[in-house]
Amino acid sequence: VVTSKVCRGALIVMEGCDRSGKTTQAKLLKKTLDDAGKPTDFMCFPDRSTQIGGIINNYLKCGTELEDHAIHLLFSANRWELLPKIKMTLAKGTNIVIDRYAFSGVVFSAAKEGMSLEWCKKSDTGLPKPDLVLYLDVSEKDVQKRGQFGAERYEKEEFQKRVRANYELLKDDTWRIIDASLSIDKLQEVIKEEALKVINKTKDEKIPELWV
Ligand code: FDM
Repeated sequence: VVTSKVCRGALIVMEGCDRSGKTTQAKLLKKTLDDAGKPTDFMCFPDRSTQIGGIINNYLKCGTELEDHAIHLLFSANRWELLPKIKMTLAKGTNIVIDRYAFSGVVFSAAKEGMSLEWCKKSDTGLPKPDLVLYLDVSEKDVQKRGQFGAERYEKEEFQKRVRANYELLKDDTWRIIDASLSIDKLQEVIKEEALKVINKTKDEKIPELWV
Protein backbone atom coordinates (compact mmCIF):
# COMPACT_ATOMS: atom_id res chain seq x y z
CA VAL A 1 0.00 0.00 0.00
CA VAL A 2 1.35 3.38 -0.94
CA THR A 3 0.22 6.17 1.36
CA SER A 4 1.03 9.66 0.25
CA LYS A 5 2.04 12.00 2.98
CA VAL A 6 0.72 15.56 2.92
CA CYS A 7 3.56 18.06 3.10
CA ARG A 8 2.83 21.15 5.16
CA GLY A 9 2.48 24.58 3.63
CA ALA A 10 4.99 27.35 4.26
CA LEU A 11 4.28 30.44 6.35
CA ILE A 12 5.49 33.52 4.55
CA VAL A 13 5.25 36.99 6.06
CA MET A 14 5.55 40.35 4.38
CA GLU A 15 6.86 43.16 6.55
CA GLY A 16 8.12 46.68 5.94
CA CYS A 17 7.33 50.29 6.63
CA ASP A 18 4.12 51.93 5.51
CA ARG A 19 4.06 52.75 1.78
CA SER A 20 6.61 50.04 0.93
CA GLY A 21 4.20 48.17 -1.36
CA LYS A 22 3.77 45.26 1.07
CA THR A 23 0.08 44.65 0.54
CA THR A 24 0.33 44.78 -3.26
CA GLN A 25 3.23 42.33 -3.23
CA ALA A 26 1.62 39.98 -0.71
CA LYS A 27 -1.60 39.73 -2.73
CA LEU A 28 0.38 39.26 -5.94
CA LEU A 29 2.46 36.53 -4.33
CA LYS A 30 -0.68 34.59 -3.40
CA LYS A 31 -1.69 34.64 -7.06
CA THR A 32 1.80 33.92 -8.36
CA LEU A 33 2.10 30.85 -6.15
CA ASP A 34 -1.41 29.61 -6.99
CA ASP A 35 -0.53 29.94 -10.68
CA ALA A 36 2.68 27.98 -10.08
CA GLY A 37 0.61 25.08 -8.70
CA LYS A 38 1.35 25.90 -5.04
CA PRO A 39 -2.02 26.58 -3.38
CA THR A 40 -1.73 29.65 -1.17
CA ASP A 41 -4.03 31.67 1.08
CA PHE A 42 -3.71 35.38 1.79
CA MET A 43 -4.19 36.81 5.29
CA CYS A 44 -3.44 40.11 6.94
CA PHE A 45 -2.95 41.49 10.42
CA PRO A 46 -4.68 43.24 11.93
CA ASP A 47 -7.61 41.16 10.70
CA ARG A 48 -10.29 43.81 11.14
CA SER A 49 -13.17 41.38 10.45
CA THR A 50 -13.30 39.83 13.95
CA GLN A 51 -14.70 41.40 17.14
CA ILE A 52 -11.20 42.11 18.42
CA GLY A 53 -10.30 43.39 14.94
CA GLY A 54 -13.22 45.82 15.17
CA ILE A 55 -11.80 47.36 18.35
CA ILE A 56 -8.38 47.62 16.69
CA ASN A 57 -9.89 49.25 13.61
CA ASN A 58 -11.62 51.84 15.73
CA TYR A 59 -8.39 52.55 17.61
CA LEU A 60 -6.39 52.95 14.38
CA LYS A 61 -8.96 55.35 13.00
CA CYS A 62 -8.57 57.36 16.23
CA GLY A 63 -12.17 56.65 17.25
CA THR A 64 -11.12 55.35 20.69
CA GLU A 65 -8.19 55.74 23.04
CA LEU A 66 -6.69 52.65 24.63
CA GLU A 67 -3.78 52.29 27.02
CA ASP A 68 -0.60 51.29 25.10
CA HIS A 69 -0.17 47.86 26.71
CA ALA A 70 -3.86 47.07 26.32
CA ILE A 71 -3.94 47.76 22.57
CA HIS A 72 -0.69 45.84 22.16
CA LEU A 73 -2.31 42.79 23.74
CA LEU A 74 -5.37 43.14 21.51
CA PHE A 75 -3.20 43.15 18.36
CA SER A 76 -1.58 40.03 19.75
CA ALA A 77 -4.91 38.40 20.67
CA ASN A 78 -6.03 39.03 17.09
CA ARG A 79 -3.19 36.74 15.94
CA TRP A 80 -3.91 34.08 18.57
CA GLU A 81 -7.60 33.97 17.66
CA LEU A 82 -6.60 33.08 14.10
CA LEU A 83 -4.09 30.41 15.14
CA PRO A 84 -6.48 27.48 14.53
CA LYS A 85 -7.06 28.70 10.98
CA ILE A 86 -3.31 29.14 10.36
CA LYS A 87 -2.52 25.68 11.71
CA MET A 88 -5.26 23.96 9.71
CA THR A 89 -4.28 25.68 6.50
CA LEU A 90 -0.60 24.78 6.80
CA ALA A 91 -1.43 21.21 7.83
CA LYS A 92 -3.44 20.57 4.67
CA GLY A 93 -0.48 21.70 2.56
CA THR A 94 -1.63 25.20 1.69
CA ASN A 95 0.89 28.01 2.02
CA ILE A 96 -0.04 31.28 3.71
CA VAL A 97 1.17 34.73 2.77
CA ILE A 98 0.48 37.19 5.57
CA ASP A 99 0.60 40.95 5.23
CA ARG A 100 2.16 41.94 8.63
CA TYR A 101 2.57 39.66 11.66
CA ALA A 102 4.02 39.75 15.18
CA PHE A 103 6.99 41.78 13.94
CA SER A 104 4.66 44.70 13.17
CA GLY A 105 3.14 44.09 16.58
CA VAL A 106 6.48 44.59 18.27
CA VAL A 107 8.01 47.39 16.19
CA PHE A 108 4.95 49.64 16.36
CA SER A 109 4.22 49.17 20.08
CA ALA A 110 7.89 49.48 21.04
CA ALA A 111 8.10 52.78 19.14
CA LYS A 112 5.96 54.25 21.93
CA GLU A 113 7.35 55.88 25.03
CA GLY A 114 7.91 53.43 27.88
CA MET A 115 7.26 50.24 25.87
CA SER A 116 10.21 47.86 25.66
CA LEU A 117 10.91 45.50 22.78
CA GLU A 118 11.35 42.58 25.17
CA TRP A 119 8.00 43.16 26.88
CA CYS A 120 6.28 43.53 23.52
CA LYS A 121 7.66 40.20 22.26
CA LYS A 122 6.19 38.23 25.16
CA SER A 123 2.54 38.10 24.07
CA ASP A 124 3.38 36.69 20.63
CA THR A 125 5.90 34.17 21.92
CA GLY A 126 4.93 30.64 20.86
CA LEU A 127 2.99 31.57 17.73
CA PRO A 128 4.14 29.78 14.55
CA LYS A 129 7.46 31.24 13.44
CA PRO A 130 7.34 32.21 9.76
CA ASP A 131 9.56 30.20 7.44
CA LEU A 132 10.33 33.36 5.52
CA VAL A 133 10.03 37.05 6.28
CA LEU A 134 10.17 39.27 3.23
CA TYR A 135 11.15 42.73 4.41
CA LEU A 136 10.46 45.44 1.87
CA ASP A 137 13.09 48.05 2.46
CA VAL A 138 12.49 51.67 1.49
CA SER A 139 14.99 54.40 2.30
CA GLU A 140 13.70 57.23 4.43
CA LYS A 141 14.11 59.60 1.49
CA ASP A 142 12.04 57.35 -0.77
CA VAL A 143 9.30 57.06 1.83
CA GLN A 144 8.93 60.84 1.70
CA LYS A 145 8.92 60.81 -2.11
CA ARG A 146 6.12 58.25 -2.15
CA GLY A 147 3.74 60.93 -0.95
CA GLN A 148 1.64 61.81 2.02
CA PHE A 149 0.92 59.39 4.78
CA GLY A 150 -2.75 58.67 5.38
CA ALA A 151 -4.79 59.68 8.38
CA GLU A 152 -4.44 56.56 10.54
CA ARG A 153 -2.88 56.73 13.97
CA TYR A 154 0.71 55.69 13.22
CA GLU A 155 1.12 57.42 9.86
CA LYS A 156 3.53 60.12 11.07
CA GLU A 157 7.09 60.59 9.92
CA GLU A 158 8.79 60.60 13.32
CA PHE A 159 6.95 57.50 14.46
CA GLN A 160 7.79 55.64 11.25
CA LYS A 161 11.48 56.40 11.81
CA ARG A 162 11.38 54.65 15.17
CA VAL A 163 9.45 51.76 13.64
CA ARG A 164 12.15 51.38 11.00
CA ALA A 165 14.89 51.33 13.63
CA ASN A 166 13.01 48.68 15.64
CA TYR A 167 12.73 46.37 12.63
CA GLU A 168 16.54 46.27 12.57
CA LEU A 169 16.50 44.64 16.00
CA LEU A 170 14.27 41.72 14.97
CA LYS A 171 15.95 40.46 11.79
CA ASP A 172 17.31 36.90 11.75
CA ASP A 173 18.34 34.36 9.10
CA THR A 174 14.75 33.76 7.97
CA TRP A 175 14.56 37.39 6.77
CA ARG A 176 15.25 38.54 3.24
CA ILE A 177 15.77 42.27 2.78
CA ILE A 178 14.25 43.27 -0.53
CA ASP A 179 14.87 46.63 -2.20
CA ALA A 180 11.36 48.07 -2.54
CA SER A 181 12.46 50.65 -5.12
CA LEU A 182 12.39 47.94 -7.82
CA SER A 183 9.42 47.88 -10.22
CA ILE A 184 6.33 45.93 -9.14
CA ASP A 185 7.12 43.12 -11.60
CA LYS A 186 10.80 42.86 -10.75
CA LEU A 187 10.02 42.85 -7.04
CA GLN A 188 7.51 40.06 -7.53
CA GLU A 189 10.07 38.03 -9.47
CA VAL A 190 12.60 38.25 -6.63
CA ILE A 191 9.96 37.47 -4.03
CA LYS A 192 8.60 34.50 -5.97
CA GLU A 193 12.04 32.94 -6.16
CA GLU A 194 12.59 33.26 -2.41
CA ALA A 195 9.12 31.86 -1.69
CA LEU A 196 9.53 28.81 -3.93
CA LYS A 197 12.88 28.00 -2.34
CA VAL A 198 11.45 28.12 1.16
CA ILE A 199 8.29 26.14 0.30
CA ASN A 200 10.49 23.35 -0.97
CA LYS A 201 12.93 23.51 1.91
CA THR A 202 10.44 23.48 4.78
CA LYS A 203 7.74 21.11 3.49
CA ASP A 204 8.85 18.22 5.73
CA GLU A 205 9.97 20.31 8.70
CA LYS A 206 8.05 20.90 11.91
CA ILE A 207 6.63 24.40 12.27
CA PRO A 208 8.94 26.24 14.66
CA GLU A 209 7.72 28.57 17.41
CA LEU A 210 8.37 32.27 17.50
CA TRP A 211 10.83 33.69 20.03
CA VAL A 212 11.25 30.55 22.14
N1 FDM B 1 0.05 47.42 13.65
C1 FDM B 1 -0.15 46.29 12.97
C2 FDM B 1 0.36 47.42 15.00
O1 FDM B 1 0.55 48.46 15.62
N2 FDM B 1 0.46 46.22 15.65
C3 FDM B 1 0.25 45.03 15.01
O2 FDM B 1 0.34 43.95 15.63
C4 FDM B 1 -0.06 45.06 13.61
C5 FDM B 1 -0.30 43.79 12.86
O3 FDM B 1 -1.47 48.82 12.54
F1 FDM B 1 0.14 51.17 11.33
C6 FDM B 1 -0.13 48.72 12.96
C7 FDM B 1 0.67 48.93 11.74
C8 FDM B 1 -0.16 49.88 10.93
C9 FDM B 1 -1.57 49.62 11.37
O4 FDM B 1 -1.82 48.25 9.42
C10 FDM B 1 -2.48 48.98 10.36
P1 FDM B 1 -2.32 48.19 7.88
O5 FDM B 1 -1.35 47.22 7.25
O6 FDM B 1 -2.18 49.59 7.35
O7 FDM B 1 -3.74 47.70 7.92
